[in-house]
Amino acid sequence: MVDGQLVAELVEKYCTTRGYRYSYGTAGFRDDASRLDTVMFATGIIACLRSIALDGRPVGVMITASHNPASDNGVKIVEPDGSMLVQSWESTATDLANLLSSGSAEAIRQKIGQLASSGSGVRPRLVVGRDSRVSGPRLLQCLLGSASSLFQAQIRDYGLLTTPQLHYPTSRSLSMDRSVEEEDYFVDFSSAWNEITRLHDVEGLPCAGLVVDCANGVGGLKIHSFIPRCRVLSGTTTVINDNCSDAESLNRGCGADFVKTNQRLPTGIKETDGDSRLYCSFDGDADRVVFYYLNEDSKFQLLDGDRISALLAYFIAQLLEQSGLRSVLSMGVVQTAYANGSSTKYLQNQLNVPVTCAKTGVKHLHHEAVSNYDVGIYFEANGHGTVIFSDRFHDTVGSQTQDSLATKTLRLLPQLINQTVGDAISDMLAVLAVLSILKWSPSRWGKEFTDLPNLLNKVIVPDRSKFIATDQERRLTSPAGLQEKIDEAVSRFRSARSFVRASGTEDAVRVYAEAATQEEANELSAVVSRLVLESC
Ligand code: G16
Repeated sequence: MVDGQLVAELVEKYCTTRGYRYSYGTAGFRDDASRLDTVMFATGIIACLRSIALDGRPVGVMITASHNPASDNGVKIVEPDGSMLVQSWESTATDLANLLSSGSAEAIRQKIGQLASSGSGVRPRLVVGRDSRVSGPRLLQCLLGSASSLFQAQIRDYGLLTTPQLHYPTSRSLSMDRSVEEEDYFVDFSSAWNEITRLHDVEGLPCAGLVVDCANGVGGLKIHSFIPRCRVLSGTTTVINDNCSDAESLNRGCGADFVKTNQRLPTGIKETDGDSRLYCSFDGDADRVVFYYLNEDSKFQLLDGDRISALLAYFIAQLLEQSGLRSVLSMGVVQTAYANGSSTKYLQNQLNVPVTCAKTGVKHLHHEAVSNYDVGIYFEANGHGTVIFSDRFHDTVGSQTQDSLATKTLRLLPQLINQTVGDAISDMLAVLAVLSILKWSPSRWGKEFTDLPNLLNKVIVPDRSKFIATDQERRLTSPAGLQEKIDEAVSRFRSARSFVRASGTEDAVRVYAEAATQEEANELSAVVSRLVLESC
């Protein structure tokens, strides 16, 4: 029985942001931090109910707005297996946040009473972390306001973490006979790196060094604890944009989203720095990574999520071949509509790897990869992704009688790659391991295929919810008539493709355009962006 007086007091105290419409988007709730108190209170309830529904298994809550500006914040809910909140619960979360936002006291009391009564008898467990945003501690208090006071949840607060670091203890809490510590994460992935590089006698990187741009986010804090544990990397890595105590500099002119969207170097690196180093950029919560290098003319060359998929598919296909398992285990790549057309062709035609297209959001790609393949490789073009290895993969590779180098490497890869979610640190290690083993320089990696010129634009519209997409978000069904106009515009350019979708993390509509030349891609992007504005 829920104490109506207590609910009223808590709602009064914590649900101070009223009158907003919230929606559980691509990666949870996300908004200007000043509007999120109510959402965090709602999230505390939803996370507890989810844990109760799963017999008290630990549910993760990560307070972050990832690539968004420093003034935003948000929250991602994580399932006990480390994947994102099951989609069937997203609408419950949205409805509750909106009910709390409406401020209708009696309806709120009734709803919370109804939701909380379904969980009597089981004590919920939460695993909580946050990125470096200044609003994080305040929003945490709103979360605890419902989780502790209403549900007496057992809460482990890890403080500052990257998002993948939060997924790690969430998914391992039950399989360990002691509490999972941050140290376990560092030890696990650095040990896998040290083992795989020793196995292949790697004594140096196939480039003049590594530069890691941490977006001035929480990844900057963690990478300094991590790199010294890694052989080869400790002497060759330079970390930049690692000042997460300067709150305003988060994602500003740096980080994975800036580099990918603007297709240029982040603050802290100049084209005149031109050398044969490999560069990479994390995003604000270090769950995405993109790579780049400067070519012989000191020009920026991007190696994004499509390239990471292609590199890993090339390497793992080779290992499966060498182990005699290529026809035994299925391997496929999952992309989104943002994948460059050249990468899709390369995977299908050069590597003979099946490719499927999912809606934007790693939760969609993850599901597709798990359901279809023994080795499911998924990366969004923005660098968000991972590789999933099925139980069948582990059984088959584990029972191989021959102990070849390829088979040993296949056994180590699942330890090196954080399979719960995209992880900038772990993905970086996987890429560096593969490049080092293949002895591929950054430019060698870049030569596998040539990207079609493209442009990603953001258009601010009065109401982005009017833009409704279908066909894995490649076509619009609303506003009426807009898709036909986009089709007509695309038909006027060579090798062209363009699509429009509402962002689920920012108040904007994204316009992607691809064409035979950069000039044509830019022009197509301008035409479609204009059509978007005219349709409002
Ligand atoms: C989140 C999601 C990604 C998605 C990105 C942009 O990333 O986890 O899967 O690609 O948002 O989504 P949208 O285009 O809907 O704004 P992050 O790194 O910001 O959490």
